[in-house]
Amino acid sequence: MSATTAPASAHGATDAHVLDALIIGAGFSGLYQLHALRDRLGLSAQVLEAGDGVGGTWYWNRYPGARCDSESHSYAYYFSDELVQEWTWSERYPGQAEILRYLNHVADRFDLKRDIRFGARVTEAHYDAAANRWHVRTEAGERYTATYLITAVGCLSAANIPQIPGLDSFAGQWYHTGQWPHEGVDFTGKRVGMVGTGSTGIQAAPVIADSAAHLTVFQRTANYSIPARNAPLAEEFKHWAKQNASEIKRTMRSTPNGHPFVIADRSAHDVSEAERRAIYEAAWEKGGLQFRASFRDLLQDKAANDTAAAFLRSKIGEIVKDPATAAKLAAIDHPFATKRPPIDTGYFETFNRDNVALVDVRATPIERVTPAGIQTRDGTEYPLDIIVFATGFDAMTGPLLKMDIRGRDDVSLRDAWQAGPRTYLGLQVPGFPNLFTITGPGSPSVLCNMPVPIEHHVEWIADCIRTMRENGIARIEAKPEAAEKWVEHVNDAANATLLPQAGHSWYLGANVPGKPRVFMPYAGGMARYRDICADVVARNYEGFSLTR
Ligand code: NA7
Repeated sequence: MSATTAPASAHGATDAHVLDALIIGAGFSGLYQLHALRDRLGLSAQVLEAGDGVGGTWYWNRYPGARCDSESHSYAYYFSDELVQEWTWSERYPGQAEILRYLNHVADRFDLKRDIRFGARVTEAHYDAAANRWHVRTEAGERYTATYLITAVGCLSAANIPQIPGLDSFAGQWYHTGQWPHEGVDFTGKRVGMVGTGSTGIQAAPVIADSAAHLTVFQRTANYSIPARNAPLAEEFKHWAKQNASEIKRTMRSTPNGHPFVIADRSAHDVSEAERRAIYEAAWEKGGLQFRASFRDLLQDKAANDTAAAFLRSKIGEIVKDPATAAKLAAIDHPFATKRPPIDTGYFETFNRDNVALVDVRATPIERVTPAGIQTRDGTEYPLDIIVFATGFDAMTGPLLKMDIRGRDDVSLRDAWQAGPRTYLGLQVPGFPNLFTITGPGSPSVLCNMPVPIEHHVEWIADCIRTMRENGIARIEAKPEAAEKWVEHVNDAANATLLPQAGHSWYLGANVPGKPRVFMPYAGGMARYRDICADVVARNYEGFSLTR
């Protein structure tokens, strides 16, 4: 179904492409949303995508070592059994290139690309109440108009590039991991500085150290990390995953984080110290995020969490040979898993290499970038040829607020969210009718294996639009009081866990100077969230205003 081009009067939107639905972004969310609206509902729908290909996160994040931390058989769509059966993952965790191949396969299989406009970066989206339409404009000046606007922009797509004085003067090259050059970066013989030790920095460091002459890692916050134990998948596992697809899907949908494993039903206090150590050792050997599921109370009970934290710190001490470096790496100031827990391939081992050094920039902050490198507050200058910023993202709100989104009465989303994001279910914002935000702030999103909340949101939105059209409803809009209550519930859910104790996490917006501190993802668990959303629908979209 293709768009028609017709004059649209409001906002001077002449020669706009006229559609039922516009979707912003061609990652996991946007691709499935297009399929759901176009192929199941028969709507005219179009995706606008800034990149020149599909993939979203996996289109942009091409840094060395880029790999998903969800296991490959779970990091996939489950809406089509044929798709599950025909795609075979090669490794325990999918690498960036393989995920990109998968998403291209999906886009081709469902013939999605004909309705995706690539190289189309959306700059503004304004709601026209009289026409009940969204008017959307791209950077190139193209105009579109649609009844429904769905943002599928991802949670981690607005790069956080630190405003360090002197960066412009740097004589070498610098890169942000989330905007990595497609042709790659050759580190051979280079002195590299890498800023940031989140999941990305922890994945990139070992790979960079392999080819660079020297790598200096600038660490602000020390981090836990668990070995990924990545490996090629055995044929038996590949077969098992396909044979048991329904069971895997059921498990992912019933667990709080959408992963294909269940959280052990025991407290860390239920077992002796020796048993606990044995359980952690086994989880460490097995590798991956399942470590977090060793006990049910690791994210609720500080004393329970302390046992995991102590174990993981002790592992750093065992791996890293230089005691001063080990001490800096293990000086972790937040409970385990209160920031997104990285998994790694040889991260701590990297610090045993002769060509790798660690600089603690909490003790001696970065003062400036000079033409020759990075200078810290104690006056030391680290000479560098390349700087890699693995400094994360303006998470969740950043990708939305980069666009000029205006709802009823010309109110901008930026103004509406001045004190922090306010959504109902993470799916809608009061004052912005017929705008849906996939994995928006207030949804479980980043606390989950992402395809699980994405599939849920896409299907919820498609069902909502179907219901609207079947019942002659022109407009759906979250009620302010429903959003108020939801924000309160999101806060309560976070406060029932240890998550807010990582005061500098991006879950709170604390990594971006000036950003309001609001705990953004919903920590009540995906399964509970799914029930809440179903209940809202059963109560005839309770909390939403529906207008004919
Ligand atoms: P993260 O997790 O936000 O990590 C960014 C890292 O960069 C973290 O160590 C930050 O330290 C550090 N950082 C950020 N700004 C600075 C400045 N100005 N100076 C020094 N260090 C800085 O992003 P990732 O890309 O690693 O991971 C994002 C998600 O992608 C991850 O959670 C997975 O879901 C996949 P801080 O901790 O803020 O002190």
